Amino acid sequence: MTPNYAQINPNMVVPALVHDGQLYLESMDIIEYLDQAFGGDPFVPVDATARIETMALVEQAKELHQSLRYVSFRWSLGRLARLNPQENKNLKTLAAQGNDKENLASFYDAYSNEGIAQSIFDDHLLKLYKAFSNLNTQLSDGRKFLMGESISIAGVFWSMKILRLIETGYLFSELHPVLYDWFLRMYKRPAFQTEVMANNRMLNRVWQTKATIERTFGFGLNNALHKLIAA
Ligand SMILES: N[C@@H](CCC(=O)N[C@@H](CS)C(=O)NCC(=O)O)C(=O)O
Repeated sequence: MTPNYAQINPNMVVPALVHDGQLYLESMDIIEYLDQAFGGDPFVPVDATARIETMALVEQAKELHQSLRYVSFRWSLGRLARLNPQENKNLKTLAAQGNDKENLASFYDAYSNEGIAQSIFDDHLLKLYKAFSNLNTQLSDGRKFLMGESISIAGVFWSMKILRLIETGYLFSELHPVLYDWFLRMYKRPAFQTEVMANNRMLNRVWQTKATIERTFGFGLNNALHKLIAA
């Protein structure tokens, strides 16, 4: 959220990719570009029907992105990531110059000041729960990966969301066991370990330990979710 970076990506989020002098924004567009530019097994299926189904799953995951932000800030970061008044002011100025399609200015304004209402966090958490329940059902026909026998751009996207939520204390093994088994197949892939976990292992342990302690003492995200489902 600095002027320099806003010149590269006016939405002020990572990632941004510059390759061969071209700028690519949005993680899914970046993956599609890399997929086309570098060959290997395609992440976006070539078959038209499979392609439509895959991109529909990507769109569903995109719609949940804001929910993931709210839930992970609430249950992992607490109030740690608040901006100070000057930072908030700078963000608003930058947002007014770009399109702020990620709604960072309003998010950080509420988050850093009076705080975001519990009911808003709850709505986002329930939205995630419903989407994961649907995905769990889809996977229950015995398929190995989301799109059948091979991994796809949809699997890459969803697995990252699940990883982040596991770190916040969301107990997939208990709530969506089929989806969790699929996640483990993704997680155990050598590329997931070298490209995702190698840089994330330390933080992953910190978040998961925090989540386990919270769960043991009867609070934390999983307990909150159980109460919401029961209601
Ligand atoms: N729609 C964007 C969202 C990217 C996004 O939310 N990135 C997060 C990190 S994973 C970020 O930069 N957040 C800034 C913040 O919340 O302060 C994409 O898919 O690339």
